[in-house]
Amino acid sequence: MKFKAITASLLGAVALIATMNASATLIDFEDRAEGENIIGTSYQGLQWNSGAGDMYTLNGTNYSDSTSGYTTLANALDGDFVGFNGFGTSPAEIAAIGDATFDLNSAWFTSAWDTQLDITFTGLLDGVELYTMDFAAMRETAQQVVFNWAGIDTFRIDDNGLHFAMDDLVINEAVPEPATLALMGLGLVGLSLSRKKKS
Ligand SMILES: [Ca+2]
Ligand SMILES: [Ca+2]
Repeated sequence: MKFKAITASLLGAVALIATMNASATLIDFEDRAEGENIIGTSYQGLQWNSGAGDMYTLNGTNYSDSTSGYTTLANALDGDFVGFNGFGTSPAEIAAIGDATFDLNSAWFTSAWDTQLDITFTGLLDGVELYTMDFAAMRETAQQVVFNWAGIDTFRIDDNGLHFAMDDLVINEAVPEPATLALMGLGLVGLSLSRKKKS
């Protein structure tokens, strides 16, 4: 009986943690100012300047060259603003702050200028490459890339120094670390056992 109770408690803990991670954040840049602006550190709780240079945003709907991938992407999605790698920064990186990690679910991309732009995406944790994916971004077609990369602290976008546009990233932030999970599990087991004694 005790073993069953413990198992049930652990399952409860897992279910609780799954619930905590279920809420996804959509990063669509629609709160950004007009013009080409550096995103910097702390926007949406992330660093947008941990790679070789800064990531920026601009208004793709009103962009001066409507044949660009900025406009393609803005027209394909709700809203006007898109992100891009300023001065063709490569690799561009989006990173967690401090010891935090995040899950990268999906994001939309276009090539800003080239008809096709070959990109290598990498997901890292503590400098170790956990995930990698090659992708062909197109200027005239916006595409959603589905990652489902869990527990990374850095999303690296390497395109050999050309411009890409990016929008509607879906991530889960504030993933509890394994130590926290273990403590929560033990806490719930303890709670379950003490309840059992009383009854
Ligand atoms: Ca947008
Ligand atoms: Ca739009």
